[in-house]
Amino acid sequence: ADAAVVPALVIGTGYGGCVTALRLAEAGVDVHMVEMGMAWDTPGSDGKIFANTTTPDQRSFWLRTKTKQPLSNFLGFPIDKSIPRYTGVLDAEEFAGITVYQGRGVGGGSLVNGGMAVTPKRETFGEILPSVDPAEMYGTYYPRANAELGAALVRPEWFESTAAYQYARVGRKHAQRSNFPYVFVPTVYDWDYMEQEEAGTVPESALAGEILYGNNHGKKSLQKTYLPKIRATGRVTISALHRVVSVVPASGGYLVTIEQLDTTGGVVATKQVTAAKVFFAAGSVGTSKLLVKLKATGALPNLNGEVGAGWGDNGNVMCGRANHLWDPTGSLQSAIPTLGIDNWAAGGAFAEVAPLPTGFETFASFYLSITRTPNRARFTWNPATNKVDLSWQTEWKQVSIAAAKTIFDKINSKEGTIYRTDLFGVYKIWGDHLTYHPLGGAILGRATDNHGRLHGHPGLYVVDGALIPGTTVVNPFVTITALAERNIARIIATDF
Ligand code: FAE
Repeated sequence: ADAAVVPALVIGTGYGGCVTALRLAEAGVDVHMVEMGMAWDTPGSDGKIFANTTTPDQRSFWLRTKTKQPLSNFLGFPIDKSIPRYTGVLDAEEFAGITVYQGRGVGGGSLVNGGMAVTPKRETFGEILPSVDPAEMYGTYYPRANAELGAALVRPEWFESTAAYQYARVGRKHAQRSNFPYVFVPTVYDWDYMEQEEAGTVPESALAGEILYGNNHGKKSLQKTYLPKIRATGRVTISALHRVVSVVPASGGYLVTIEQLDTTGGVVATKQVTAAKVFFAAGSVGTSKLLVKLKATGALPNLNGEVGAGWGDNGNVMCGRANHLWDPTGSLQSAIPTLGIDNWAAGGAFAEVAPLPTGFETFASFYLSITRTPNRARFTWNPATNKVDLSWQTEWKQVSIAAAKTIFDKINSKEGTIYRTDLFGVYKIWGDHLTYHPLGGAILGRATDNHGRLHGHPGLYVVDGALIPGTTVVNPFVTITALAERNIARIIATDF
């Protein structure tokens, strides 16, 4: 046991955790960040830190012996394969009714995500965080988040000319022909780098299909934005391959129990540290699981009944469309999506035109839709299995499918095309078994106060996607970052 008291301990190194650690350190507070995943700073035997999407290996998945790719099949064939069990970067975490994909490692979801940096329209903000003043978010915290993350739009002339975005231009054309509004979406990819990839002057990254299992070059993950700034303060220690398993009140704050892992997931040491304040930034699922377990097992008995409630999937549903032979989407596809179809107002769906970076022509258009859905699940502690369950039901995705159909049925009818039935199984149109966007479980203003202070235990905070009640209407990480910026500004001003 460490005798010294850490002023602030942050559990997790994703968006919420990085914002919190940076602002605390800048305010003069020493911070210890604890991350269960790897550091992802050392190349493998192929000279690369991360594996390619088309050739997943042990680095790609968190403690699985077989890959669980979001698209499980292609042209009728299952494509998953055996891999060694390893603390890889993408976790396909399975609950009874849904598989939740999450990033694992220093940088959290920023290591694996598509980099789409979308600020919701101000008109929809009331649907997302009704207790937060939109003026402060749109005046201060969204601009701050976008600036720190490096969100930027593709250069229009390049978009129109490059082979790598033919798939997006085809997606736009079909949207336009059916009279759907479309938007260019800012991303955190370095667009100059992508243009150089096409010119052949730098190693290929987005154009080599690097997404999902990590990106080796052009994506500005947290490893290139908040984390270097965090290190530059000299006040933050980051422990990778360390997992927080318990937080209990103790004199001086909270006693935090941490397991050190090896790369097969085995526990090699158990450590304890006392922290004056603890910030839960383990992601919507990670934070919810910890809080629900700690409340149910009596470690944090005063947490209220809202802990574990209000979880949503951001209405995620995927589908593909089969295009005509005269509408090829291209054998070269940038792995970074940058165009969205916005039918939120009329049909409750915002669909990103997504790549299928297989390296060959698929004649398929592929979409990840974010949809309006009322369904919310709850995390509960299961004493029989010593695990946290999630009450999500697969059938609940029918609402999302109906919303997505407001776009794609119309496009199919206009174009005379059909849905692909080979991507998620055999004769299965909808990817309705998963989410990339877990949100909620410790909702702002319910499990916590209006700035993330957990009710019942002073000095405990939630700072990540667990605060958001199930939807952000668009892709979530800009909103998670902006909300964390808002909350930590208040917490530093009043609690330190
Ligand atoms: P997150 O980034 O998940 O970080 C939590 C961290 O805590 C992780 O590193 C965990 O390993 C760690 N952790 C968990 N439990 C523990 C524990 N007990 N002890 C220590 N460490 C722990 O949380 N969003 C967008 O806006 N645009 C996109 O284009 C986009 N694409 C995506 C694509 C994929 C494949 C995936 C999986 C997600 C995507 N997302 C996207 C979602 C986005 O990455 C996600 O909302 C954020 O990463 C969530 O941020 P948090 O800070 O809540």
